[in-house]
Amino acid sequence: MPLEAAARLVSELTSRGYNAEREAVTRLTAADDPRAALERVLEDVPDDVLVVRAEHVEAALATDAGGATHTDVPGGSSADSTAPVSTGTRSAQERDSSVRSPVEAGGSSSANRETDPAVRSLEITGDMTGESTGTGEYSDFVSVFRDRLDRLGAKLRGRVNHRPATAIQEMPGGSEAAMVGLVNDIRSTASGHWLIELEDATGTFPWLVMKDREYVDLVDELLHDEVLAMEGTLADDSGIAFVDSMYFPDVPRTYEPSTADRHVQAALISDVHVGSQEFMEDAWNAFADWLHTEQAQHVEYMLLAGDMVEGVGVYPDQDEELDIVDIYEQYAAFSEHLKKVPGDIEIVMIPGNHDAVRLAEPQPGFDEELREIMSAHDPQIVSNPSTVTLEGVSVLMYHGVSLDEVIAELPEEKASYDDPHKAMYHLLKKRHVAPQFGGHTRLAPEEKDYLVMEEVPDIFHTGHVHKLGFGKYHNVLAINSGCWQAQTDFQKSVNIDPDAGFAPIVDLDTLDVTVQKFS
Ligand code: D5M
Ligand code: FE
Ligand code: ZN
Repeated sequence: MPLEAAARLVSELTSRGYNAEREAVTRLTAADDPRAALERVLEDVPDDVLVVRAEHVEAALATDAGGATHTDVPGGSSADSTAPVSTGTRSAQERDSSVRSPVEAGGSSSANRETDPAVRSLEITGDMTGESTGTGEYSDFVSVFRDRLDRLGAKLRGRVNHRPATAIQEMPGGSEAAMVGLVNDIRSTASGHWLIELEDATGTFPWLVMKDREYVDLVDELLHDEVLAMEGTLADDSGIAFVDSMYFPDVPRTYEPSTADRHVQAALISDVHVGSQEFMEDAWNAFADWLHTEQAQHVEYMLLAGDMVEGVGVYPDQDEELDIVDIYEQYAAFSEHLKKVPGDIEIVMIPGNHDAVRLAEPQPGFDEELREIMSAHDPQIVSNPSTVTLEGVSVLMYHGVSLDEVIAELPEEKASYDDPHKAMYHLLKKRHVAPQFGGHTRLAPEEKDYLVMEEVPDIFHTGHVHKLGFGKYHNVLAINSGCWQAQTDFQKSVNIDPDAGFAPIVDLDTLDVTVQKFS
């Protein structure tokens, strides 16, 4: 599609108070006389329409060609067979004050995002969709852990005078030694000390943390399969080492996050759970309406961190709480809800454990069929996890299944459902979104460990636990969005009181957070 023509059309629509579906713009641009086509569409659309959709364009152009009449266009049906086109131009908006001001309809006015498209930027990194190489063989598990150890180990090797496990076994008793490895085992001894077995490419070596040492406090933060370094003194027989120091890959304390050069905001949400009887449609609609108001005019991006739909067969007896039982219908309904979001907001989404993709992480973005169902708003669909950089601010998006594990393993004051961001701090410290393999978190063996945080993100965004919480860890903003699902029977039975119907909004120029409540 000619970008300039599309940009001019979007600009014209916006100046008249309309948002437009990307597909609608694509079709208008393809018309013989796009300008005239636009006039016809605007004459024809019902008064209460705020978003010009592909169907509106279709209907107006059909009237023109065949002389057929029509009175209304259902706002609900999804885009038809024309392939969606990604142009990146939807954001092109300049205000032309010579035309009439935005329409008021349904109690909400258009937000009129006035952004020059040139200043918006959105880049994706770490999307492994279509890159999966794992076959589930034992050798794949070996490669993924080796890659984890190599890459996280590289962050530690300059900090200690490390030796391979096999070399440490050969050192004389009483020597100072250090090792970089994966936590293979954590055990308490009969006398109350802690025995931590580290593994590297050559073998394993046991490290003993004495119960009266300061590092004992760090032991209860350890997770299986995380990468760290230990330094200490070998016992007389060199069969074990007494730990003096522990080092974590971590985020430097002095980390300085990047910020946007202008006042622009992103809504960071997750866990919509469309299809569940507990999906809070009214709250969602209130949120979508708010996005059309002046107050939300700086919200130009929306990030969705998984669990778009409730899914089918995710947990035992889940079907008793389903409102929509067909998974495709759930996505079609989700797509309708997404269409209420202003067309000039850029959307990026990753899947979660309720979504129809493989459960093992990393989870590739949705397949073609589901993308087609969700194409109307033209969201960018990427893997869980992925990093999206918005105007220089990198946001690591991860659904958050490992948080259940972190919360279960760590003491209450270090990680809890009430303070989900504190659990996220531990993932940042370990520089891995899901260190512990084998519990709730299923790991897909790949050649590369996509779950490693190679770079420090400016913002770390998760969901899954349905609790809202945010805070800073070494200047990185950790934010767990709440959900759009009221308490389920299961959650009632285990006393989880979800934070439902909230939208945390992040200022990308300051990394400040404000929370909008819609329930
Ligand atoms: O997860 C929402 C939260 O509730 C998350 O912390 C897991 C937990 N949860 C919910 N249902 C179950 C069942 N049936 N078993 C174990 N844990 C559960 P979500 O991914 O949205 O379901
Ligand atoms: Fe969820
Ligand atoms: Zn989830």
